[in-house]
Parts: sequence; structure tokens; C-alpha cells
Amino acid sequence: MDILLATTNAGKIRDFEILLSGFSINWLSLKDFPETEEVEEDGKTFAENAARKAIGYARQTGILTLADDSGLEIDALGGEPGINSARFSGAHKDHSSDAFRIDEENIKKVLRLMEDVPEENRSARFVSSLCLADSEKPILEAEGFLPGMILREKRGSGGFGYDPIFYLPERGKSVAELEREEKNKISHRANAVKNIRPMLKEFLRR
Ligand code: ITT
Repeated sequence: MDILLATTNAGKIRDFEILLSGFSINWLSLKDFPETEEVEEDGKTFAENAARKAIGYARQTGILTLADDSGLEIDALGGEPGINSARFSGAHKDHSSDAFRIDEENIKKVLRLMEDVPEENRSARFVSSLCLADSEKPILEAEGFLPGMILREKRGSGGFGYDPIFYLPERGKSVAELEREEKNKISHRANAVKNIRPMLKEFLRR
């Protein structure tokens, strides 16, 4: 069966290469559909935005679509950047924009807002919401989380997005200091895939 993995984020694609191996699915990417237009993310939750993206791309391509909406929730900032994680600094993301520069601007904004926040109040979590949809409606949905702390400066050069400032106390490392395989055993996206895996296997048997 063909399923389109609909994301414009190269970091997510690299994570999914590891996470989605082992399914008997022919994964397609947006590179296979260069004429698609980016779907607007105007929902109020990660789950709503994942469903919008999955349905939006399924409608444009006629292919079953899996989408991920994800981000960082920081307790001291009342859950921000949350669903606005990709555009937190205000830099606009489009197909031609420099993702690395936008990640840098987003990190700078978080570090600035967290400057005076003491150690004990720096808790945060990554969230990943997955949705498999056809052109009409969501078919399968799942979520995954990764708890951690916000660092005072960047550490490590792996991963993408907010990984360099997201610290895992029990490992003594930022997510950007983890090996790619290690991140993909414990991440919010790995946990979301673990949750959707049995449903997807069942769906493929039908
Ligand atoms: P698509 O919508 O095309 O998938 P996007 O980058 O716009 O790409 P989101 O709207 O879901 O994706 O925004 C997710 C943002 O949250 C992303 O830009 C990262 O900054 C951050 N993020 C998500 N997963 C992350 C991870 O594993 N590590 C670090 N940051 C992550």
C-alpha cells in the first residue's frame, strides 16, 4: 500500500526514516508530488493541525497521508511556543526558506524569554501528534511526549529544531547530543509512532 508522509521538515523526514521502517508500506514523500501547496495550520491543537495537514495533502494527491504536528511546550511560558513552535520567532517558513536559520531564531527567542527562570521551573515537553487520513477524514490518530528541561545555552549539534536546548536529566545530555538511533528510541515522535503502530498494523490487515 502507498502512504504519503507529508512533511516539509527535513529533520522530521530523517527521524521518520528510522521510525517507519518495518511496515510493509511504500512510503511516498512530498518530493513525489512537487505541485502540492502547503496546507495552512490554523487549528487550535497539535491533533487538529495534524488532521488538517493529513486531509489537506490527501485531498491534493488522492493518496492516504500521514502527517505530524509537533512542538515544544514550556511550563514557565504557559505552554508556549506550543502549536506555534515552527513560527515562534516570527520568521516565515516557506519552501525556499532556510530552516536552520529559523531554528536558530526560535531558539534565541526561547533562551531570551527563559533568561530569569530558575532551574526548578525550566520543565518542558516535546509533543508529536500523528494523523493518518484520507481526503475526507482522519482514520488513525496518536500522540507521544518527551519530558525534559530547557537549557541556558545550546549543547550538541545533532537533531534539529529545539533539540540543542532540550535537556534530558536522566541521560545528562541534550537531545542534540544523542545519537540519531538513541533519539529515535525515546523521542516524542518515537512514542507517537509506538502508539499508532498497532492501529496501523490492524488497518493494513483489513
Ligand atoms: P511540516 O508542517 O511540513 O511537517 P513544520 O516544521 O512546519 O513542518 P510543525 O508545524 O509540526 O512542522 O512544527 C514543528 C516545530 O517544532 C519544528 O519547526 C521544530 O522547531 C519543533 N520540533 C518538532 N519536533 C522536534 C524535534 O524532534 N526536535 C526539535 N524540535 C522539534
